Formats: sequence, structure tokens, C-alpha cells
Amino acid sequence: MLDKSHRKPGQIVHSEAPFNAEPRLDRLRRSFLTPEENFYVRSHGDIPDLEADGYRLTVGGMVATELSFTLAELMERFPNRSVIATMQCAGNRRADLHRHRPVSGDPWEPGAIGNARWTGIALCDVLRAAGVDERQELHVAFESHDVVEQDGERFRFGVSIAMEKALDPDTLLATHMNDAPLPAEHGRPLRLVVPGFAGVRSPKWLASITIQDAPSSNPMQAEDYKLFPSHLSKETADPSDAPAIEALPINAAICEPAAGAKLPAGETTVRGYAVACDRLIRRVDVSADGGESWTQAELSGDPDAPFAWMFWTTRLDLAPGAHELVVRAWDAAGQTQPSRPEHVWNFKGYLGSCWHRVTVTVT
Ligand SMILES: Nc1nc2c(c(=O)[nH]1)N[C@H]1C(S)=C(S)[C@@H](COP(=O)(O)O)O[C@H]1N2
Ligand SMILES: [Mo]
Repeated sequence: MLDKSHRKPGQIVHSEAPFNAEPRLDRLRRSFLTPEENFYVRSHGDIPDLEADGYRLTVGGMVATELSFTLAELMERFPNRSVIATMQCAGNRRADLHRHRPVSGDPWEPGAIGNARWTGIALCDVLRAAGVDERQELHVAFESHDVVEQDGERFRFGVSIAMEKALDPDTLLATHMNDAPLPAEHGRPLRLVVPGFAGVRSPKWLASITIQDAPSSNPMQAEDYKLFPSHLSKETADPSDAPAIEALPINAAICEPAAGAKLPAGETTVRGYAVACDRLIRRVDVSADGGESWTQAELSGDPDAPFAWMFWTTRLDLAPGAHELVVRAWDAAGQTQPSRPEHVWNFKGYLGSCWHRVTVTVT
């Protein structure tokens, strides 16, 4: 186990062991590519202490040839590939659901998200080298080196994705984040990056890949990260009957000003992010009156990076008094966000994608 000296300035720490933290939103909004010091960390167990030297990745199951690679062999044999993609926890903005009605899990504010250039090799190249059975109904399962303790059980972290997403050339086995070797807490030496999907489908500290005819039976896949309707509770929900969270819905947040800010009268700059899985953000509306009237924000981002977030900015002239600032985004398919937390509430607190509201006082 590594020490906990990885605490960074301006972090909101949800738990020390395992270490779970998100950046303050003003820090998150500083750059399109999120530097490591402002990148949220979501881990279910201790960081495994892996040396790049002794590291091996195995590929097995429904393949013609089972393979095992050192890191150097992987990098030599397969072409380098990069993707700019936003990583976002399914629990991002859980706090907004919790404030409406209590949910289980850490109360993430809108900072359980970050955007990076991920570099490594395409998962599909490795699968094809093993002679993978490419039938669409198959699943690619992953097991990691970290151990999760949950409900009295101890097991290694594991998830799976469907064959179609596994064969997408943007699904990467990544060794680098923003052109630097992966930091230990983000999966050194090798993690999967599944652009557009909930962070949980991007296992860190990867140990093995198995092609199989069913999704992973690991509790991370089979029980957690499922989407339940609002009338179910921990006691009544049946995970085997609920869909696994994969692609994420459109979401947006106000990063500045902060909730509760006291501002001088006059023009205020309002800034934030918006993201919509693999679709471009087309428009962002900002309201200063709780959603009665709207103005359009200016967008900035990389139109060639469909899996990346966009940033937005607008200036509002606010009179003295309390104001509820609201943001909602629209994607290239004309889809937008539900207005209130009760429209998306679920007892696990996933996919908190309702309009983000921040109350400020102008004096
Ligand atoms: N092996 C392993 N992979 C993991 C996790 C984990 O606990 N163990 N957490 C997942 C979850 S829920 C998220 S949101 C992302 C977080 O990635 P990050 O910590 O690099 O931001 O990693 C995913 N991959
Ligand atoms: Mo997550």
C-alpha cells in the first residue's frame, strides 16, 4: 500500500482509505485538459504497488491463442494511439440528489470528472492479436490488481464491457495521462479507458482480460453501478433485474461562482463545463432567476474530440439580492437535462444530471 501523501491543494477528500477526492470547481475549470493535481480520484481499495518491470497483462477466454505481455512487449508490438476523453464517475453530482432525498455513497459535488489525453494502444489491436471471437453478443471482462472490501467480502476489482465497445478503436489500454506516465492513483502502469462510459468501466491497475459469453460476475459489474427506478430501495431493488450503467447522460455544472458566494453588484462571470458522452455540446443556457429566463453561454472546446467536455462562459448583470443561477446543456441530438433532482433520483445516487443550481448573494 502506498502512503497517502497524494493529497493535493484545494481537494475535497471524501475518504482517506481508500482515497477518494475531487477538486474544488474553480480549479477544475482552469484548463481543458485536467492536470493530475486537479483530477478526481475514485478508488474502491488501496492502490496496488505495481512495478512496471514485473508487470504482465494476460488475455484469455474465447480467443484463438491465450497471450501474456510485459508492458514493453505491448508498447513495441502495437501502434500508439491517443484519445482526448472525459472520465466521469457515475456518482458525479450525487450531492445534488442527496440534498433532495438521502442516497447511499460518497456525496460527490460536480468535481468527480476530469478530461485528459490518454495514450497507449487500442484494446482492439490486442484482442485481434489473440484471435478474439468478435461476435457482438460476447463480453470483454477485466480484472484488476486492487482488492475491494464490501459487505464482508474481499474480491479483486472487475468489470466488463460489450464486444462492440471493446472493438471501438478509441477504447484504449492507456499507459499515459496528459503525456506523462499514469500516476499510481490513476492506474499505473496500465488502465483501460472507455470513452463516454461511466468511470467504473475503465479499470485501473489492469491484470487480465477475458473474453466470455456473459458480463462479468464481479460485484462491481453485477451488483453495483446499476440504474434503479426511484421507487426502489436497497431492500427492494434486484440488481440482476437492472441495467448496468455504461454510456453517461448529458450533464453540465456551474464551476464559478461557487455555491453560497457573496458577489459585488454588477457583471459577474459564470463558467462551467458540459459533456454528453460521444455527442457534441451544441448549446448551453444559463439562468439567473431559477430557470424562468435564459441566456446563451459561449462555448469553447475541441470539436475534434467528441468524447471531451466543453467549457462555457457567460457574463450576467446581477442586481443586489439572492439569485439562483442555473445551467442546462443541449447536445447535437437536441437532448437536454431534466430540471429537478426528483426526475432522476435513485437510491444509489447515480447519474445526477438535473439542471445544476447555485445560489449566490449580491450585495
Ligand atoms: N481497479 C480499479 N479500477 C477503477 C476503480 C477502482 O476502484 N479500481 N474505480 C473506478 C471508478 S468508479 C471510477 S469513477 C474511475 C476513476 O478514475 P480515476 O481515479 O483515475 O479518476 O476509475 C474506475 N476504475
Ligand atoms: Mo465511479
